[in-house]
Amino acid sequence: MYVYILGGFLGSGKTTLLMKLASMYSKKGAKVAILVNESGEIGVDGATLRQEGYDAVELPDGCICCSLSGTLQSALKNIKRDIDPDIIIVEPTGLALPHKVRELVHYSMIDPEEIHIIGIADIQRFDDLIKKKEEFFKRQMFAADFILINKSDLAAPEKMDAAIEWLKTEYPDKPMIPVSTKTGENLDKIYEMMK
Ligand SMILES: Nc1nc2c(ncn2[C@@H]2O[C@H](COP(=O)(O)OP(=O)(O)OP(=O)(O)O)[C@@H](O)[C@H]2O)c(=O)[nH]1
Ligand SMILES: [Mg+2]
Repeated sequence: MYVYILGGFLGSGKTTLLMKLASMYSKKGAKVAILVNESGEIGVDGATLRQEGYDAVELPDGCICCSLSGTLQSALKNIKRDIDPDIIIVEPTGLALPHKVRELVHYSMIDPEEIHIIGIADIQRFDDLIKKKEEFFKRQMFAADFILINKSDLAAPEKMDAAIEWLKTEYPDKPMIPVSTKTGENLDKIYEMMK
């Protein structure tokens, strides 16, 4: 059972990616469970996800990396017991620290080798984020196995290049890929990496 944790600031595109990933895995015949802890713009809720045919669990308001850590762990145990999926996709809130979520997932008896963090950086708000919330942004990204620079459809190539350069300086060993979770640009590359 693989667990993918989507780490990225508020509005970076986590839910949009989650929907694409869930659909990709379902088409491949994998059993997908979704765990969401958000009050997002798209406002995807458990009921909508279940209507789409996914096993979805919605966690109440609060943050799964701190106040709701116990709730996250019991939700994972229930998912394992009742659904036994091939893949669990976890969307924490945009203020969660993904490495903390990973620790908690690991405490729920999931092999650390099977837990992956996908970092999502929003190109539209990139300059703002590194100016105003640099430390937090770095803490969100440092634990990612790879970084998606999302909303490529909105960015001029120079802006994308500058963001990649900044990220490469901070994280020389991490793969980073410009994507648009909306138009689907480069998502095939991500799917290949996740096989
Ligand atoms: N143009 C463009 N818009 C995008 C892209 N990905 C997401 N968006 C838009 O950005 C907004 C936020 O996307 P979400 O997927 O809700 O982001 P999120 O990270 O789940 O947001 P929170 O859960 O609120 O933290 C929505 O209006 C999306 O339609 C993209 O690749 N390109
Ligand atoms: Mg969301």
